[in-house]
Formats: sequence, structure tokens, C-alpha cells
Amino acid sequence: MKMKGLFITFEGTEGCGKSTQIALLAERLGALGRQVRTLREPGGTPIGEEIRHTLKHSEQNHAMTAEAELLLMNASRAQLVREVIRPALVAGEIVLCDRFYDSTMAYQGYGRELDLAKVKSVIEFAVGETKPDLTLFLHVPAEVSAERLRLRQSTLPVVRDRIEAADRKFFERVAHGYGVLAAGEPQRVKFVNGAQPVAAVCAQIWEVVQPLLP
Ligand code: Z5A
Repeated sequence: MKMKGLFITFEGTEGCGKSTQIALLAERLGALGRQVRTLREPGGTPIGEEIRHTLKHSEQNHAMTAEAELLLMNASRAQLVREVIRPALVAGEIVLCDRFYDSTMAYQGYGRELDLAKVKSVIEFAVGETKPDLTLFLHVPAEVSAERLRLRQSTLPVVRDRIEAADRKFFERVAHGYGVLAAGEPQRVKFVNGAQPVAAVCAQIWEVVQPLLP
């Protein structure tokens, strides 16, 4: 099936600004008359949102193994790809997705230290031929990420999140993993300095996205 649309994914560690920038880019593209679809992972479909709850907040998830986590992330993804992403791309839409398979490589591969080749083959089974045209990797130092999360948590009710509860070493491995992944695919993965003010990040993203618009 011919895909006429454009598939852009946003990646990075917690609080790097993905949601903020996706909203701004969607608004800008919408104002230009483009058909835009914003999605998040895990989630984005009714089945995926249930899986998201199981992964993050369910009271039953305390004993979840890294292997189960890997498979659930990719069950959510397999559903999202077939139910939403492929039909949207066939229809010529611009799909903006908050995390995709690089998150699995970074969190389950590097973070949980699962075998990288096996993680890759699970991802391949989940996504088939559906791969991002562009991935924006919003890089922020760990201190910036921690400070943003602290500020956000001070204004919101506390909800237990199993993944966020991992230790510091886990998040250091995730950040290292992202660096390796971005360096390994410079054509697809574009490095964005997420520590700048919101408007400056937005401008840097627009410079990369604009030339790719179909
Ligand atoms: N995960 C996984 O392990 N494997 C996978 O395959 C996939 C996911 C797909 C999803 O969590 C979790 O699933 C995630 C990875 C794992 N776990 N962790 N930990 P989520 O969807 O709940 O959250 P997140 O993806 O980690 O994103 P986030 O924490 O919500 O952050 P964000 O979307 O990147 O940032 P934001 O919400 O736009 O901004 C955060 C705060 O900073 C907010 O208060 C903003 O107002 C502020 N902000 C944003 N930009 C700026 C700038 N430029 N300056 C100052 N302040 C800013």
C-alpha cells in the first residue's frame, strides 16, 4: 500500500518537552491546512490505552518482568500501527507520535538491559514496514529533566508510575542508549537541543520538518 503521508516521531528522556513541541507543531501544520494526527505510545488506541494503564499505573503491575514490559509495549504498538498509523499515512496525513520504537530500544534494551538483537526483532514483528520518516530526539541534561518533572509534580496530584519509579542508573542507561541510537542513524534521527526555551526548540524543529512536508 502506498503511504502518501509523513510519519514523525518524538523521542527523549522524561520531561524533554515532547508533548509541548508536538502540540505546537500540530498547531502550526494545522494552520497551514495540513491534516495532522497526534498520537502517544504506549497507547493511542482503546486497546493500547488499557495496555498503558497496565504498564504504568495498575495496582497489579508491581511484579512485571522486563520481558513482559517489552512485549506489552510492542502489543500496544502493533495495534496502533495497524489501527491508526498506516490508515492515516495512506490517507496522506502527517502523523506526530510521542515515542515509538526508539523508546523500546532505549528503555527496554539499554535501560532494562535486555538483549538488543532480541528487542529489535520484537520491534520488527510489531511494526513491519512502518518506520518513521523523521525522528526528533529532544536532548536535555538529566538535571533539566529532573527539575522540570519536580516542577510539574508540584502542581499535579501524585499518581504512582511504575516506570518512573526506576532508579537513577536505569535512566542513565536510557540516556546513554538514546545517544547511541541517534548517532547510529543520523539520516533519520535529528538531534534537537531541548534545554532551550520553548520557542527556540520549536524553531529548531520547524527548520528540520519544513523541507520534508509533502
Ligand atoms: N516507554 C518505554 O519504556 N518503552 C517504550 O517502548 C515506550 C515508552 C513507547 C511513557 O510515559 C513511559 O513509557 C516513559 C517511557 C516508557 N517512561 N518513563 N519514565 P509518559 O507518556 O507518561 O511520559 P513521557 O513520554 O516520559 O513524557 P513526559 O514526562 O510527559 O514529558 P514530555 O512530553 O517529554 O515533556 P512535556 O510534558 O512537554 O514537558 C514536561 C514539563 O516541562 C512540562 O511542565 C512543560 O511545561 C515543561 N517544559 C517543556 N518544554 C520546556 C522548555 N523548553 N523549557 C522549560 N520547560 C519546558
